[in-house]
Formats: sequence, structure tokens, C-alpha cells
Amino acid sequence: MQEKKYTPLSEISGGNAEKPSKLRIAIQKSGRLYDDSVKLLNECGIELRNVKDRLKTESDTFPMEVFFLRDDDIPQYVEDGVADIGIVGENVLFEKNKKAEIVEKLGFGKCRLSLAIPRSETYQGVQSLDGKRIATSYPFLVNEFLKKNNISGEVHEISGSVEIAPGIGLADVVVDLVSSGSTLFMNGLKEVETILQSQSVLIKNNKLNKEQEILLDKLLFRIKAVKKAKRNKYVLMNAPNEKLSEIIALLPGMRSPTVLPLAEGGWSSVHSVLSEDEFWEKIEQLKAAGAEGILVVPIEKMVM
Ligand code: PRT
Ligand code: ZN
Repeated sequence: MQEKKYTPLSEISGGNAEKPSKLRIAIQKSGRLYDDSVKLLNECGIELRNVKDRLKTESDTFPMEVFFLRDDDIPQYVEDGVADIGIVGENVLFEKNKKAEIVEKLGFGKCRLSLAIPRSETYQGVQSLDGKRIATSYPFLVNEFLKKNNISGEVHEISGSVEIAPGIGLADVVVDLVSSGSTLFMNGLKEVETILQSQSVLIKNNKLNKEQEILLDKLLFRIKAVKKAKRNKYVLMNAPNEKLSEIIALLPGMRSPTVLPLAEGGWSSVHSVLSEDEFWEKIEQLKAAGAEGILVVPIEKMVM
């Protein structure tokens, strides 16, 4: 029988690494984080080959392989090194308590893990939970919370529809994810403590080789440019020349505002970048200072 010949992995990857020189990222297969995760990769110039109903795919525009998984499995896959990096909610990451480092907060999938009690009851503080039955899908985080507050509660792990537990007599209180609060409200519950504020994060393990670290730096550079652009707007306005210095003093710009003469004498066009936090206040001040025809345009990428 002829001996089977294997191509060493180092040859496939270009000769100098045990792992291929691409980044393997784990993202949610379907659910609340899927769209935003794929959109973020796209905005970073990482186009994915037909993603529908696939377990994994590759990008033609970046050395990246993408694994589609249940969000609960992502921390484990990253810790084990099956994936190098991943996108997951902090709630899942901390609950699973795996060895993975947060490299960037991504600003989507925002929610909080909260304690809720029946609306008819008056909350008497954390100590009143002593001996209570607590239904949750987050037993690790709830036990940590109880330990931290020196309380002993009875934690009942439920995988879904936690909010119905008090109504059917399965528990006294619940700890669940909340975003708008309407699920709790519809189930006769009220939020009384926040255990964790959560958003999606990019995580990595400590097994990346040099080339993968360089690729991760490239990805992070792009993610930061995309995030920064989302927090800023490009603003154009017309200004009478005699008001220019007052208007320019209000505008930060990347370095300083751009000023161009208009066809009509005595007027200029002023261009600048405004951050979301101060946006409305600045627009009001600019109008008061004499700016007219103010146009606000979204920015796609912002490289500093
Ligand atoms: O199949 P897979 O395991 O991958 O998905 P999943 O069903 O476990 O998770 P999914 O897709 O529902 O949520 C993925 C992640 O989105 C979570 O781990 C959080 O990081 C984040 N996220 C943000 C939320 C919410 N907001 C949220 N509101 N996850 C769940 N909810 C649920 C919550 O459990 C409750 O049932 O929405 C309900 C409450 O919402 P409000 O608006 O009524 O308060
Ligand atoms: Zn899940």
C-alpha cells in the first residue's frame, strides 16, 4: 500500500507558521448580533462569500475565515484556538468565563442583565433576596452577584422565557437581559437592580502568531475608523465673510475647518466635522452666529 503523503500546514500557510496566516473569526450564526457583525466586517472592507446557511465562509478581500456559531459557543471556540477572534456579547463572554481577551468594544447589541421582581412587590434592597428562588439563564453571573453581596439565593437555570417563571410559580424573581424593558413589563415584572451593562465586543485568544497579530491590528484600525465615522458628521454651511472668525471659532474640524469662497462675493462655504455629542448645540450656535444653508452629511470612514 502506498504511504499517504500530507502537505505540512506550514507549507500551506506560506512556510513560516504552524497556523495559516489568516484570521479565523467566530460570529453568531443567526440572531440579534448576526446582521451587525456582518455589517461591521463589510464596512471594514471584508466582503464575505455567500453567507446564507453556511457553517463557515472566506473573504476574498481580507485574509479571513468566518465561522458561524451559536453565540454561547463563541467564547469556548476562541479559548480553544479553533477561532482566533470572535464577536460576542459581554453577557455571554462573562457568563462562560473563558480565557479570551476583549480587544475592542463594538457599540452594538447593547443591553443589561437585570434583576426583576413582581410589580406588585416593593423592593427592599439586595438583602431581601436572601433565600429567594431566582430564575435565570446566567447562573454563573447570578452566583457571583450573590457572593459579592453575601446573600444566599436558590438559582434555577432556565434556558429561555425566563420572564414567565414568577407567573407560573417557578421562581420569586428573575435575572434576565433587558433592552427596552417591555418584556418585563408585559410579564408583570419590574427591574430593580442592574447586574451588568453589556455590548458586543471583539475578543481574541493568546495564541495568535505574529502574522495574525498584524492582521488583527489592521482589522482594529479599520474598526476604529468605522466607529469614529459613526460618531461624527460632515457639516457644510454658507457664512458671510464678516462672521467667519466667529463661526470658525465654533468649529473643530479634523485640523481646522475648510473655508472656500462662494461665487457670490462676501460669502464663504465652511466645511467641518462635528461629533454627535455636541452636534445640536453647535448647530444652534452656528445659526445664531450667522451661518446659513447648513448641510449635514454622514461620514463613511474617518482615518486620523
Ligand atoms: O442562537 P443563539 O444562541 O446564537 O442566540 P440567542 O437566542 O442566545 O441570542 P439572541 O440572538 O437573542 O441575542 C444575542 C445577544 O444579543 C445577547 O447575548 C445579547 O448580548 C444581545 N442582546 C441585546 C439581547 C437583547 N439585547 C435582548 N433584549 N439578547 C436578548 N434580549 C432578549 C432578552 O433575553 C429578553 O427576552 O430580549 C428580551 C428583552 O427585550 P426588551 O426589549 O423587551 O427589554
Ligand atoms: Zn445563545
